[in-house]
Amino acid sequence: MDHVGKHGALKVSGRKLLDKDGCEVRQYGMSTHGLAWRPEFVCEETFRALRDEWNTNTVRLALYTHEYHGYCTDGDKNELMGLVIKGIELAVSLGMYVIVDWHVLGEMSPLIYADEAEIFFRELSARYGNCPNMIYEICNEPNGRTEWFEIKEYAKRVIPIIRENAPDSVILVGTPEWSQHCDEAFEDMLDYDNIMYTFHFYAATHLDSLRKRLSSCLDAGMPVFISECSITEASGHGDVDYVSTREWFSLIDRYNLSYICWSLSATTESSGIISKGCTKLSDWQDADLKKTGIWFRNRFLSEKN
Ligand code: IDC
Repeated sequence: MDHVGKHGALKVSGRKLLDKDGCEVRQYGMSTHGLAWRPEFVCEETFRALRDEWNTNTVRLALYTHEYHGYCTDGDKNELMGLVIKGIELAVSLGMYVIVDWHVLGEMSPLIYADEAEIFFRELSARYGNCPNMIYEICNEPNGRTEWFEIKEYAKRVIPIIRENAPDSVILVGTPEWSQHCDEAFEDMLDYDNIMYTFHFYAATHLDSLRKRLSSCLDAGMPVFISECSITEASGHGDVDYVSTREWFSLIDRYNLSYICWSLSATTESSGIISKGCTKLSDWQDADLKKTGIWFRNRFLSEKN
């Protein structure tokens, strides 16, 4: 199905995400693992399978900035930018939405590579302007001692640059402590249209107190997008917690939130949805998937577009 053909450019209204006709929509799908780690999944076969076999409407491209051949450290910038462009082009050709995720993690504060982020988002937005498929995620997970005022300072540098080329596109902004403190952002929100704040959870680690924090912000009208989650522990390892998962997804359904699963990979990590050793790029059967993969596939299949 051509999702973007049907729903067009998205916009944020109050705490909701709406399509071109003003109908409320929900974005859901898979996040790649770091593009430098797993470039093989950025291919037509995989994206088509995510759309047609897994019924997803969105794919997230995780561009690590710091770790393992990070874009701002020892990564090959041209190669990585090439993968981002390839991923976007595939999404465009398949009518899927695509989140370009500036994957802040090891460096802790998005201010560390803010100069590089400005260049990156200027180039990207100049190329794609208001392409309706595009969703810009400007910092995955600020952490350590990074506070909201620092994230806000970064956002106020990068958002105007994107806005010059893409005045109406949806932009996702990370929040303190691995994108878990939406409440701190809520105290002092950004003054731009079409912004959503991100919240991330890993169901086996994050329990009631985090659900309460999120639902209070939602009740107060904050636009939140779950641009990364899993049903394992936050380390990416450990067993799944189905009880907590049920609670998280009943919250997601109650507020009709968008959610993206970490991650499309075949590592030893339980959050990497494909079984270790499986090299298939599509047509994954139960035996090719970890518990996380089976759970998320079934969840995606239950979504009504
Ligand atoms: C993990 C990867 C792992 C990699 C590590 C790098 O799964 O292979 O070695 O990053 O530090 C996040 C992050 C995401 C993490 C994931 C699991 O956004 O990059 O991926 N996680 O730990 N936040 C909470 C959990």
